[in-house]
Amino acid sequence: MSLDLKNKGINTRVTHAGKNPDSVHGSVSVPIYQTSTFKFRDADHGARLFEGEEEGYIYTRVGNPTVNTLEEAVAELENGYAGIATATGMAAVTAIYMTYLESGAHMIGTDSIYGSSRMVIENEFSRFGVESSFIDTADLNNVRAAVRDNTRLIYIETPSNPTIKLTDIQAIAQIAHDNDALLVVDNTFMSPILQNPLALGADIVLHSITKYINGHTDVVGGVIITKTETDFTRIRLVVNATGGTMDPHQSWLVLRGLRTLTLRVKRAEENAQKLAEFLEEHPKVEWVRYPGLPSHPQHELAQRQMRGFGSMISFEIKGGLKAGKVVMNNVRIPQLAVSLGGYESLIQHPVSMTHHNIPPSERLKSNITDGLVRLAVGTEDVEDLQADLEQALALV
Ligand code: LCS
Repeated sequence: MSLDLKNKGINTRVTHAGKNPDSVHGSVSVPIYQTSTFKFRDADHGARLFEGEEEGYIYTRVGNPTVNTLEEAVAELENGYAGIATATGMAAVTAIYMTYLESGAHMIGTDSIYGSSRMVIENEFSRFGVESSFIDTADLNNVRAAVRDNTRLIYIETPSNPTIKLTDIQAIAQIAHDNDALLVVDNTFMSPILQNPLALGADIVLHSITKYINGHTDVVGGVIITKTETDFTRIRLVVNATGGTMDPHQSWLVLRGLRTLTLRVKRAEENAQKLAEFLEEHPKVEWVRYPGLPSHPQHELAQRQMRGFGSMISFEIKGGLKAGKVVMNNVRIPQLAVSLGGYESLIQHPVSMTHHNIPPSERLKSNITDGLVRLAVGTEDVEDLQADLEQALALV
């Protein structure tokens, strides 16, 4: 008997989402369909599959049972129509841009987002005549003022990378829809466990699956989830045609990581809350940005639109970048590396690393200051993490 996940709790859904395609042997773990192509029963069968008259697999770039299981699972967790797994998070971002932005079209984006999500528009899509305005989307008046007749997309990241700024999803959805534009939300920092943008009015959600959903720092990938069949079909065609699809082995690894998503997210979040409080009290720390701190300017919005505060912290040490480097070079538990959302803590310097490609004047306008240090908190013992930060701060 198949399991209906409607009205089931999040732990049950994370554990069981996505149908197992093995009807032959009954394997409990989803098989890896490690094949590039699928044999037709006869010529007419092949023709019917291509015509869409019969369901079935043709070629792995356009569909594979292991990949589809992952797509179904993430779509279930985001309460979407369907999911599209992509080779990387950036393949997901680019496919969305390519689907909706033609020459002469305009998009509005959050100013401080993952560097490449912005630069691919400003450096590459601009060459094809796409217009853009990257602004502080936390202020709704900025968004209203930026809308033009040719605005097709509003693209937000909340919380944003690396400034941990929030954008009100419900309010922006209203602005987008009043102006015949679509709202796209990059939900990477929250994972489907802590925030579901489609339920708040967004049309399309994406994740860098590299981060929390995979969670083991051993795979890159992305996923797009749409609210409607129409948007799903449009994006699916673009992803299949341009070849940004995910591979079966990659999908299997992500499914394996996904099954512990709730446990990891909750554990890392508990650690992050304690570390944010510790850093905020520390005399050598200038400021800390974490949505779970009452000092976060949008703490109230965080409580309203998120089911938790996540495990990403940004902070600046008194003495700016020089002092920040002392801490980054001397912590022993957080690894000095970009990325986030894995089981282990990582620390990095956005200005010289993840956001180095954003021009300095634009970075400053977006509050990505030279001294900002980003800490992705993992699932270690918080006492050990705190003691480690303490010893590194003592060297400043
Ligand atoms: N969206 C967000 C919010 C991200 O943080 C990243 C990558 C992407 C999209 C792109 O995903 P990818 O292609 O890397 O899977 N963020 C990174 C970061 O902060 N450090 O290293 C990569």
